[in-house]
Amino acid sequence: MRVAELLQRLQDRATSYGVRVNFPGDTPYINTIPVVQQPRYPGDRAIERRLKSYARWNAMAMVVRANREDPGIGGHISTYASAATLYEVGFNHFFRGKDHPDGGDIIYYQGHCAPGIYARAYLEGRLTEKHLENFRHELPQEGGISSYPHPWLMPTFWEYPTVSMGLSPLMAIYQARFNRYLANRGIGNTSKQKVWAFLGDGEMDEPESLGAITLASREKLDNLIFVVNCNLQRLDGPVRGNGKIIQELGAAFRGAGWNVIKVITGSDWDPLLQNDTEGVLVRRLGEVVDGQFQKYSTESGDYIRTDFFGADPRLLKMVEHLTDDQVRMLNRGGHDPEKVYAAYKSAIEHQGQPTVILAWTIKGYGLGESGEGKNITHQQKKLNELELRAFRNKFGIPISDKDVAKAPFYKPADDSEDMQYLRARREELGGYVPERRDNAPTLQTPGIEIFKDMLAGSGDREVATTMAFVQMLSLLLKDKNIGKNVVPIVPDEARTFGMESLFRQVGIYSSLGQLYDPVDRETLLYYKEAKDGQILEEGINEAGSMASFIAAGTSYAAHGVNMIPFFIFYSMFGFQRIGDFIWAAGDMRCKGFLLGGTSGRTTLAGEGLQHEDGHSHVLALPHPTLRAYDPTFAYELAVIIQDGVERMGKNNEQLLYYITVMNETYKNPPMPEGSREGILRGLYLFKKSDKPGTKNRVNLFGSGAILNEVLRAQRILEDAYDVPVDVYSVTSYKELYRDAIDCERWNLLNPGEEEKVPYVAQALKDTTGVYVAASDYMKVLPASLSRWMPGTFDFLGTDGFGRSSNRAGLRDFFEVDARYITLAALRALAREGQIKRSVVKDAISDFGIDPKKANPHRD
Ligand SMILES: Cc1ncc(C[n+]2csc(CCOP(=O)(O)OP(=O)(O)O)c2C)c(N)n1
Ligand SMILES: [Mg+2]
Repeated sequence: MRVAELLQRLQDRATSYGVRVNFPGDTPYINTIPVVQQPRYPGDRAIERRLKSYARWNAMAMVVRANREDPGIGGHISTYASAATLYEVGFNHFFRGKDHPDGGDIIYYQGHCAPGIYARAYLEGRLTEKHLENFRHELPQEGGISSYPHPWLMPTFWEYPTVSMGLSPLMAIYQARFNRYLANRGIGNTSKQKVWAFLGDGEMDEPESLGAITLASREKLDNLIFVVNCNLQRLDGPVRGNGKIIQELGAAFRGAGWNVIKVITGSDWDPLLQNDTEGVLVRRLGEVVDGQFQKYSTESGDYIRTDFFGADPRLLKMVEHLTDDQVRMLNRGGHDPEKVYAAYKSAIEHQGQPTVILAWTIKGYGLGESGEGKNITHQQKKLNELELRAFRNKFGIPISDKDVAKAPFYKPADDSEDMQYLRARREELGGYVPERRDNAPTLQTPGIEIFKDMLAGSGDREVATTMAFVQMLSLLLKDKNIGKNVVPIVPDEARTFGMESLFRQVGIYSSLGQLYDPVDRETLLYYKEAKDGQILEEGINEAGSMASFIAAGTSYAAHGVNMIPFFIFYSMFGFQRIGDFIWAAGDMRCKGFLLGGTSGRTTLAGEGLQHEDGHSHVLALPHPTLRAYDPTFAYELAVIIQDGVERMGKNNEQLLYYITVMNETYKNPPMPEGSREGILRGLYLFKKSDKPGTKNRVNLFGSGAILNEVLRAQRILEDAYDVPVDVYSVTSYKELYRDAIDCERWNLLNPGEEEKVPYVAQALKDTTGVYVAASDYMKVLPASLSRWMPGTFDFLGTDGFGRSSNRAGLRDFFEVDARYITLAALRALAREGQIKRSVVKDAISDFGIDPKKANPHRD
């Protein structure tokens, strides 16, 4: 400590004299924890080695057998082979299960290690041989286990999907921060829980992986531990053939303020390093590039002696007492339980900073000729009899020569010393991991009365749905039962959405409170930061906000407490920017509301091509647990949000909501009687024509702000063309479509039964005439319903790049204003022979539409 302090003071002084001191990004290529500081290993090394060997064998056998039976089914051997020690030390000594008095740890396993995690669960008796046989065969009749960690597919086992690389490092950081948030707000006792993220060194190239590391240090997340498995390889080849990934990451994390623990050399190197009084060995370790170290992992002892130690006679001397085999076997720290234990212990005890452990390993460790350190190792899935035999011998698996070719799974007898040890360790640590639980108390959610103002309409006041949403959020935050469970999340857009009133109402979360006097303290809505603040203000960071959303929306499983996140973002920067996180949220059975603000290609005026969103509802289509709504009026929004809060909070439905809200203001009518079901299911009759008659009738569908254009078209058609027009509000094309395909599927599989009629067809069954839909989104949304429309159906939408203009200009350009809707209705009537074609032609000129105008879909 004292030495470090003196050096720091020297540096400060030198800087004041203008001496430029380079930032010492790197530390030498040696273990951060010297041998003298290494704690005694508390476990039984022999038993643990055997258990690890069984896990290695079973993980390998699982993949080999799956691919033998079903070539091409895939799976990975070499990732776990390199990480087995990293996990087993964790399982035996660190990872806390959910029954631990201090709460369970949160662990992100490297996705490609899944076979190893299954292999351990098999030893623990949590998975059967049948499960292992059906690895990657998880269709219901086979009852197997999923390729990677997927809570959707194994909801009592996996908690965190990690296989889209780069998501889990970011999610882990925000998870660790969310644990603090819960503690600081007095909601959860999370202070002793650790968040472990096991990551690949190749994975660290994903921008998201390093993207939030400064948040972790700024927030002093000493509950967070990254373990980067530095096997120097990714899928195609070396991660940094010509460099050193551990040094590069070490510098980046140190620079970002993390506690960096390098686990480089294993115990075999200790005596050599102790004799390295001149530092030649340390220098040599530091100068050899990763590509060459990879080469050593595939080479003979003789080669290593010549190439590595041969660089200096002093080095050669150091290893002259070692045989070639001993030189070849000089182990890497990540394969040495003593070194890994020392690193983990130091990490969990470290205070004030997050820790990253950079562990040097060999990819495909133990695969020998069949893949150890080879560039093809990531894809290796098949071992022949000789290779299986070598693997068995290396790890001492008690399987006979006769059986070895079949690659049988191995498990010691239940009452064996090994199994008793395994169980005892887990019992002491609070139960098995991973384990996902879903038993959080449900919430007492409010009824629709909470939003009675929205149901009553706005009278003469013009309001935007965004404003209505903020009012509703404010009401929910005040609710005595669920107010504290609401988590508003904004990526530096609160003012854009008029949410600044919430700053003062509930405060912005800051682990430091507020250390400064805010400039606007005198104002009513000042920028209030507080330790128990409720809003997560994430800055310009949709990915981080989404990670917070996921932490909050899965808190019912992770912490046994239901939270209701509302993440409001610029709709353009949601699905298309962070769609992969949203996909992972679905997998995780995450609950919560995503709000796409300033939405609509023609409703957000002026912002142009990179802001105006007319496709987020299309991008919302693929997400299976997500309900997407494009409401027009505050009462629609109220019905949807109240129902969503109830479904998720009270009924524990694992849903996501995507709701677009807009900044166009208009008068909001009161809720029409009997419209609730239609609002939720996607369509209801909003305004019936006063005109009687079934002939030449028009049915118009509108959504979002374009419903107002539809209502204008209704007036034009009725007044100028004497056509009766009924107007429907379509709140969700996705809901209508999903209901319809469900019905069709049922009908396909149940011939002879009475056919099910999709809701959209039911709702329109007594209608006649033609049908025209218009929205601020792509035409494919209404087009998806064509199959179930009772008559001629046309649709208008906003395909194409946005433009800067005002709303009227944009709606003209994209051909979705009242004139185009009228025109489309007239054309549909003409096609049906209800009116003359010349009426359509005349309308074009009457409306001043230039038929040669630019095509918004292409120009
Ligand atoms: C976002 C993403 N891109 C690509 C892949 C495909 N992929 C799976 S594993 C892998 C290599 C992993 O290398 P590394 O992170 O070093 O892990 P290791 O297996 O070496 O431990 C790749 C490219 C993926 N899963 N996710
Ligand atoms: Mg790697």
